[in-house]
Amino acid sequence: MHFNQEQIDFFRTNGYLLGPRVLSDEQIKELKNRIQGILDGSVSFPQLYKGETVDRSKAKGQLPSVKIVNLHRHDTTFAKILENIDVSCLAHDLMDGPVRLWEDQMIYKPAYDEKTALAWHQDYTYWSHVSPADLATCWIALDDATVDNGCMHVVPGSHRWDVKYSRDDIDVTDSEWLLNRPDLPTKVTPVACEVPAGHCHFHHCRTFHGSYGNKTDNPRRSYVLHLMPGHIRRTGNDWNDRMASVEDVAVGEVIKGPNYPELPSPV
Ligand SMILES: O=C(O)CCC(=O)C(=O)O
Repeated sequence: MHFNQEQIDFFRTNGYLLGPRVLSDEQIKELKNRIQGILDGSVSFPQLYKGETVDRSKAKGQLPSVKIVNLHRHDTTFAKILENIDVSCLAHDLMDGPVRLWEDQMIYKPAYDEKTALAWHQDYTYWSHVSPADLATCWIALDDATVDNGCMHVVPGSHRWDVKYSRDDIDVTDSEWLLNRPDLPTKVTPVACEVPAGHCHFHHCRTFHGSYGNKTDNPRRSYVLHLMPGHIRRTGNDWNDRMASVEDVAVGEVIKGPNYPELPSPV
C-alpha cells in the first residue's frame, strides 16, 4: 500500500494527509479491549498519564480523558501494530528511511465530554531537543473520528511557517493561543480531519493542530505513532517532563535502539 505522487505532494504542501485503512475490525477490537483493560485497571500499566480533565470523569462513571505514552514498550498488542507493513510503506513514502518510532500514544476522549479539547499546538514545540524538524505522525482512528466527537483540526500549510516561540511562551489557559498569534503570515483557516475507524492520518511535526470535545455518546479513541526519518539526532537535553525524553542516546547521535524500533522495510 502506497501513497501516489499527488498525495505525497499534498502532504508536502499542506502538512497533513488522510491515508487508507490500515487496521482490520479484528485489530481494532483487540486494541480497544486492551485500552479498556488499561483504563479500568484490569491490565496493569506502568505509565498512565492522565490529562487535565481527570476530575470531570466523576460524572456517571465515565472514564477520564487519558493519554498514555510508549505503550509498545510494555504491551505486545501495541508493539504488533509497529509491524504493520502498510503503515510502514505509507510512512516511508513521506519520510526518508529507515523510519523509526519516536513515541506512541493512545488518546481517549470519553463520551459526552465536551471539555476534552486538545489545545492547538505544533508537536515540534515539545520535541525541539531532536533534529531536524521533519518528524511526522501517523494517527490511527479506532472509532470514526468526526467533527462531533472531536476529530483533529489542522491549519493547511502551517508547517512551512517560520513562527518562533518557546514552550514557556504558551498561554496554557487559552487553547487557541497559537491560532491567535499576531505574527502568523496569513489568516488561519482550520480544516477538520475526519478519519474513519481503522484509517490513518498523517501530519507534519510543525503543522498547527488541535481538537475539540466529544459531544457524542461514544468514546473517541486513537492510537498514534509519532515517527521519525532515519537521520533524526538528539541535539539537546530534555527540558520539561511533558516532552518525550531521549533514552540511551547521547547528544549528537542518531536516535535508534530498542526504545525506538524501526518499522519494517517497505515493499
Ligand atoms: O488526537 C487528537 O485530537 C490530537 C492528537 C495530537 O495532537 C497528535 O497526534 O499530535
